[in-house]
This record gives sequence, C-alpha cells and structure tokens, in this order.
Amino acid sequence: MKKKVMSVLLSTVMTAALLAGCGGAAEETAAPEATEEAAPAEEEAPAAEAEEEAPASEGGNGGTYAIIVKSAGNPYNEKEAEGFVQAIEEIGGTAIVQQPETATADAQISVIQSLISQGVDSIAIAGNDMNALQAALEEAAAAGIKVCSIDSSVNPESRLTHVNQAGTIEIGQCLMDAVYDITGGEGQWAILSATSQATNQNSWIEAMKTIMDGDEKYSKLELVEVAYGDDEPQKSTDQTQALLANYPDLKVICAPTTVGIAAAAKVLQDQGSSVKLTGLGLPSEMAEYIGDDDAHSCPYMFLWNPIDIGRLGAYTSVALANGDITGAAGDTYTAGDLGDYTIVEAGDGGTEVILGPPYRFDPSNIEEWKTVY
Ligand code: RAM
Repeated sequence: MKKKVMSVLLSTVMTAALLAGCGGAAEETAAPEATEEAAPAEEEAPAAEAEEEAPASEGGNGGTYAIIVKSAGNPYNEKEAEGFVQAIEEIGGTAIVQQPETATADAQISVIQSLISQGVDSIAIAGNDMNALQAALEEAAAAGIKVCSIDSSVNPESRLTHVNQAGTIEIGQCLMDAVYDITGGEGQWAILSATSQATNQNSWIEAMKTIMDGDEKYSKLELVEVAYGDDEPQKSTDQTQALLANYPDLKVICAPTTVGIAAAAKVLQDQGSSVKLTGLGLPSEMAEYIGDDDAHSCPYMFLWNPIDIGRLGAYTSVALANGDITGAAGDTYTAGDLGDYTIVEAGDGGTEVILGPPYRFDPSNIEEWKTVY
C-alpha cells in the first residue's frame, strides 16, 4: 500500500508562485516566494550518492525504482535525479540512479541491460535518442519492468508514458518569442543545442521552426545554424566561438540546454560580445549572466523546476509499478505534494504527463532563484 506523503515540500510553493506565462514582460512573472527554507535540501538526497551500488534507501514499500539520466556531470541531471530519489525515499522505496558517462544511446543501453538483470520494478529514462533504445526498453518491458521516459522522450512503442517538463509547443513558443523580442524582430539568430539525437531539444527546435515558418511576424528572422555542443561544456564553448566567428551579423543565440546556455553565456560575456543569449538555463549557473545592460549576455531565459520533474517521474514510476495507472490518456494519480496529475495524449502519438508551465527568469527574480536550483 502506498504511504501517503505528509511532508509538504516547498517546491510546491515555488511551483505555485511561478505559474507565469512565458512570452511576456518581466512584470508578468509573479515574484517567486523563494526563501532560504524553500531551497531544496541537497544534503538530504544528493543524487551523486544514489549510485547503483548504494541505493538511496532500503525496504519500505519494497519496490526498486530506477532513473537513467542523459549523462553524468550535468548539474541539471543531478537535480532531476535528486528529486527522483527524494520522492522514492519518502514512499519508502529504493531508488537507483544511473548516470551514463556520455549522452549517447549506447551508454544507456548497457545501463538498461544491467537494470533488467537486477529486476527493478521501473525505469524512468531521459532518452538520448528517440528510437535507438527501443529494443532494450522492450526487453525491459517484457521482463515486467514498467518503463516511462522523463525530460527527453523515447518513442511511444518504447514507453508507457512520458513525464514532460512543460508542453513542447509551449516551450518552443516561449523561446521563439524571446528570440523575436531580443533581436527586435529581425536579423540572424542561431541555436546552440545539446546532442543532435536528443529528443527533447529536437522537439523544441522543431516547434520553434514551425512557429517561425507559420507566422509572417517572424519572416525577418533568419535562423543561420543549429550547432551541437553535446551537453559538454568545452564543446559548447567551442561551438559558440565558431558561431561568433562564422556569423559576424549574428544577433541572438538560443540555447535550449542548460549546459549550452551556461557555456555560451560565459563566452559572450567574457568577450564583451554584443550577441545576446536566451534559452533554457539553471538560475544557479546563469545568475551572473542575466541582466538588461551591455555587461550581461542574457536578458532572460526559461526553465522549470528540475527537482520537481524528478519527483513527478518518481511518482509516475510508482503508480505504473503499482498498477494504479497504465499510462493511458485519462489516467489520473496523485504525485505526492505536487498534487493530482492526468495523463494526456502527446504530440508524438504516445501519452505524457506535463509538470507545468515553463518559468521565466530575468533580473527581477534571478537573485531569489539562484539559490534554489
Ligand atoms: C540539459 C539537458 C536536459 C534539458 C535541459 C534544459 O541539461 O539537455 O535534457 O532538459 O538542458
């Protein structure tokens, strides 16, 4: 039987405080109620300590639930895993965190195989590729493991549902509007993405392109290149420098990856470049780059709570493993302190559950958020 989660974590308060739309001006964003207390207690559940060999907790509900993030060494992935571990611990389950060395499908396939041998109850995976994991995940499903994707989806045949951070089109619209706003509605812009196979970045880029091509409003914007930094800081730095060298008229870089945006922000700010930046970034990594003046490279950016996406992934995994839900559209369940969620149809023909809207971070709120995640 599921143990009811009594502790009301402050991430819920934060989520409620930031239910702002994304395309608007800074004043549209409700000031978050972030306090010292609201900061996630990293010391309580550090993802790095929740390795395969050292499960986060033992016994409790008797279940063992695994999360496979995209790769090791990415603070966003660590926050996501931290949230997953927190929620699994709260219900008394055992959490396993797997962080492959590289953000590739191959690295994830070996991890999946080892989790099949261990006989875990569920796997939540941030897919490094939409299709390449299918055989391994089908093998897991055949072994009775409940599979969902989280953060970056795998194809509908490979999963029961996808735990999405925010609507894909909604994120694309936020980013496209930011590019429009920051360029002044015309000129060259480029994208600095993660890996070329990353399902989440590719779907956001696709959404941006569709929005741009579908509205005359964006016709004076020229997307000159989609560069790939592979969610590696050095490669993202190199790719930013190449964009600056190759496109002297570039006005804006949009980096829909926390690793890419942090690397690009440093390059632009260190060089005193007039090129501006937006995208998806962690407030803790981006605070020093966010500002409205020439001294700062990023006027504003977006993200969601990476800890909460991990928590939602945990509750979804447990609900699937318990048989409370099958992952079909219309399934409803309670995700602990995050509240009630309903599975819906996803744009790729499968199903998904959406954490909430993306948040905007700008000079008005970045100081409060940089200590939170
Ligand atoms: C990077 C990863 C992750 C993505 C964030 C925005 O950390 O690519 O998958 O969701 O950026």
